[in-house]
Amino acid sequence: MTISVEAYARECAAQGLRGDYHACQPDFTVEQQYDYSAEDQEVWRTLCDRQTKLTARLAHHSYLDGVDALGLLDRIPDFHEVSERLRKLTGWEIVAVPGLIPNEPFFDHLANRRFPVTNWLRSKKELDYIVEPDMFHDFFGHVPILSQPVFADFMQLYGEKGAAAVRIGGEQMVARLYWYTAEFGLMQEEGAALKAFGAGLMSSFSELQFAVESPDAHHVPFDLETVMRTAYEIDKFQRAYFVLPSFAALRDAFETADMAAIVARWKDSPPLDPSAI
Ligand code: HBI
Ligand code: FE
Repeated sequence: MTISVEAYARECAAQGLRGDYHACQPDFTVEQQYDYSAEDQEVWRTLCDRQTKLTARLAHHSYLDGVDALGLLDRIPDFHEVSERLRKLTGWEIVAVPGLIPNEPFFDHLANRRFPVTNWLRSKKELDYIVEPDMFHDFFGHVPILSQPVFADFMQLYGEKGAAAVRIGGEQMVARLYWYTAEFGLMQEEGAALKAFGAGLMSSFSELQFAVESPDAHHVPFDLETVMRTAYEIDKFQRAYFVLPSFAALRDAFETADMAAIVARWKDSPPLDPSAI
């Protein structure tokens, strides 16, 4: 049973998280409340102008096509407006949340093609790095690629099968799959250049360049079980980046995977060191 909103709100406040969870619905969503300041709008435009210079050459074309289709750069997007467009493309919509929410409602939103997006934006002085995912990370990073039909299918399936795997003790393994694909995934299609699509890369000025262009970036061919076994750290550059040959490879591997068997096989084993795979 998911933790109650009240209890979760207290926990987040105790941890100093920024979001106001007291206004949450039982599914942890809130209204976006489009009442952003002139500084918020300026921070949004600054982040988008700077990041699009990099994504133009380093992002997978599906991400760029999504940005064009959803039009979200000149001002802070209105979640309802963008949901209207996104729904027509892949049936996904955006729901506003105060920040990170418990796994169970998170998976349930994904399983129903609702992507939770934080409704507050980092301040001017946090331009380069912020610990918690804010609206720039969630929206600029995660939303455009949800217009890509096959990845959109994977993300819904992730919600469905992920929740089941968490119930049998696979929480860490399922989080790693999300981390190394939806957050830090790279793509190298047949005969094409290496490109990024993961939201953590789309929304990071320094790590996007490192992951795609640095000779020190450790690129590993995607393998579902290896990904689910490989540890990660959240506050430094990744020591491994998994490379997909196509979105279908990810969706098909996950669709055919026997998650219960994979979780049972590895959940009590030590995780793999990303530098050593
Ligand atoms: N909540 N709002 C939000 N956004 C996330 O990306 C998110 C979350 N809760 C849990 C979570 N991600 C991770 O545990 C995933 O691996 C499930
Ligand atoms: Fe994210």
